[in-house]
Amino acid sequence: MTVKIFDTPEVQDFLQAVSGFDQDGGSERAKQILHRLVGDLFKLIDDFDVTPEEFWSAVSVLNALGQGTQFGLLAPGLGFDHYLDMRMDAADAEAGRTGGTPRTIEGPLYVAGAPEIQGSGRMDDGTDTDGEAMWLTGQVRDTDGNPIAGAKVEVWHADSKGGYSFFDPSQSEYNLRRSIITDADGRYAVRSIIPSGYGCPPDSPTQQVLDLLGRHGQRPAHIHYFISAPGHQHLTTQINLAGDPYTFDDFAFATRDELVVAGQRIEDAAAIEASGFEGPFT
Ligand code: MBD
Ligand code: FE
Repeated sequence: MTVKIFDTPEVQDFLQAVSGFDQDGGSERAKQILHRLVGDLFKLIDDFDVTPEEFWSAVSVLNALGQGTQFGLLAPGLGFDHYLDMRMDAADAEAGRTGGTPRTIEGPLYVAGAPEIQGSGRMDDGTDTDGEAMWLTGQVRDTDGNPIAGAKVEVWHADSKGGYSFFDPSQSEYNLRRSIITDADGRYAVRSIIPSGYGCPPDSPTQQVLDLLGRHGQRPAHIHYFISAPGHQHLTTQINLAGDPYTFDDFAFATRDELVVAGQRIEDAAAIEASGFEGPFT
């Protein structure tokens, strides 16, 4: 069956009716966007001769993607999150906003309301006995290099199995999630555990779609950040722990060269502490 009906006046009128063009209520922007979206899909059905069976099987995948955070997980896999970042990067470049740490995607697993820490503290609840201790330290600076005291550094990351609190029911509330306020020198230092990479659940609708594309659903080990301070642009970013097999093969396309950080192995914590490192060694 190779019928082509999209360009007929009947279909074009039908598309306008579907999009509410002849109705007074609603939102003009929503009408324009739905008209384009539905029209592009009508045309796709024509161009690919999509069968009713194929259409209804796509609907059942979409229904499954409506559960939990599934569409939030597929969106970065299909590159939407990174595409929005590319647009914000382009807008920054056009406005002459340069310098600073690059942004990257937020992902679907942020939770607001994490406990606040002043300068230094601990992020893990101590129950992940497979987790190796990690000290995460940094300094918030403006684009001229001046330290920013009192900046808010929200950090969240996975445990040693790649799970996030609130989404992995085995973890305590806000485990591995903190909101850290930088000290007088703009610095922060927290103890946590080294995160593992994340893998989309193998039986999830997201992975089902990735399978159709012949793609994996793995992310390298990473740590998420929101950084904010009054009078400064909000930064959403991540760091990647160097050496992960997926560092440059992230299903969510979030790795940027400048964000790949090599950890330093500390064999002798006391010696490091004696050297003046101001981390919490408790
Ligand atoms: C993650 O941990 C993540 O950061 C993204 C973007 C997608 C899935 C899981
Ligand atoms: Fe993540």
